[in-house]
Amino acid sequence: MAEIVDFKIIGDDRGSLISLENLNNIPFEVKRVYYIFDTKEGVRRGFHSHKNLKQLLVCVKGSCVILLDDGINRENVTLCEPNRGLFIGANIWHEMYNFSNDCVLLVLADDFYDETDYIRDYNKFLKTII
Ligand code: T46
Repeated sequence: MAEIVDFKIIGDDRGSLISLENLNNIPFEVKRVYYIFDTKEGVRRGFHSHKNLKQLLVCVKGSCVILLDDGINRENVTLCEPNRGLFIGANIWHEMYNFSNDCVLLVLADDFYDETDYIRDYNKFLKTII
């Protein structure tokens, strides 16, 4: 279920750089970027699926775990490398947890924020995937 995207690190003796490009190493056109940081101890976020939104999550600093649930199978993916992204398409229930104190979770999305695209009730989510 987990679709991992590996990014090329462009490194030299000054350090490392990663470039993200629409429809090149990002599998969609990016309309929105947001990032989650300064998460509190033991917090769990997410608890929703999206009706249409496609997203790519990259933990650019620290680490966190993403639970993916397609209504049949569940999978937990640890994100801890800035050169590794996790694609989450529509209709995947997801939760984020085990954030390290220094975690910065960068998210690229193919559309603007729209609360009507969220399904925040797990039983409603299960009904949508039948
Ligand atoms: C997702 C996971 C990975 C906005 O106003 N604009 C935005 O672009 C976003 C993403 C959120 N918000 C508001 C909506 C809420 O009042 O920020 C507040 C926190 O959002 P939420 O509780 O949905 O945050 P998470 O961390 O549970 O989920 C977020 C994204 O919302 C969601 O699309 O897939 O990260």
